[in-house]
Amino acid sequence: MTFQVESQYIVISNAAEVIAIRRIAKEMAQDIGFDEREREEISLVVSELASNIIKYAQRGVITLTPVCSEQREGLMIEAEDDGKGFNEYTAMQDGVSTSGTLGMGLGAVNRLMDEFDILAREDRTGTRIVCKRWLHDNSNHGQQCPFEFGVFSRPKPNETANGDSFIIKNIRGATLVGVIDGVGHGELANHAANAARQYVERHCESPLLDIFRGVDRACSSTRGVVMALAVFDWTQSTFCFASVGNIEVKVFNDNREKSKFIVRRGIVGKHAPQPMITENKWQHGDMLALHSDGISTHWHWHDFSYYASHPAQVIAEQIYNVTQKDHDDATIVIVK
Ligand SMILES: [Mn+2]
Repeated sequence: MTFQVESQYIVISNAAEVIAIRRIAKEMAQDIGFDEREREEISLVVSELASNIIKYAQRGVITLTPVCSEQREGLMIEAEDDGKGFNEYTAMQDGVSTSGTLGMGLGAVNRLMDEFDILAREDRTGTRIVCKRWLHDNSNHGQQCPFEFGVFSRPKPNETANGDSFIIKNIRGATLVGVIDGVGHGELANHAANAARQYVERHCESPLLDIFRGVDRACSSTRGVVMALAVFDWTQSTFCFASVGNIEVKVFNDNREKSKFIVRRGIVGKHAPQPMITENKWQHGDMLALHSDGISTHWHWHDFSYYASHPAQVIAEQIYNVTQKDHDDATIVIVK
């Protein structure tokens, strides 16, 4: 089918306009065929993006467009502001926003949407966020994701571009989690990491080996990246893992560090070797940490086990605070 519905946009500068765009998003999502929970998530995303505009730029525009591509239907949300843009240093954290108030965070927006891009406006006077949510014919069969995620990512101090990236994405009863580190730091590392993340997001349902092969192609004209990906099956109590290059991976339970993983050396984008795909057991109480080399590998879970019952976000931030190195971009993802 093709949509006859056109884009709708609202200039956002006050709370009433946030409520208005939220209502339009819900109606549009219903017309497209999203279920109630999905409509709620879409409306949360729209509301977060609109509130961000008011907080950081006072004024901007949210545009909603029904989209159709490769037999998929979905909704595209664009948020554009003419302010200075927000500081990515903290904006990607869940639950923390740069103005210091407790927001949902762009990390959550990233997770709730199937595609997510932050672009600086050409004239560098503002920020443009483009995200899409696709209608899945059997979206997760009504199952709830049994995992909890925490993530912290920031560029090297005094850099504006983050050369690290991460991905947390639910796909039909499984969750794909990954950390990507573009070689070096700064703009060029950011460019490489974004190319890799975009490829992974668009092919997240492909086998891990194919994703690595595709990222190697997608990053061939960049500096390249190191990358680790894990796919958690919601019902099987297992996860598949694959990694090329030095992304640290640890799995622990109580005071024990569990598995050792096989990690191939190399740079994805520079004819990296194929990663070894391993299938690993996931038991009750297990936790997984993935982090880039902006975080020291010399840490032990027993130094943080006090936080075991805390939210994954708190654990990610605690480990970051203690182990971060200030000469590189730093990213950590926790799954529990
Ligand atoms: Mn690094």
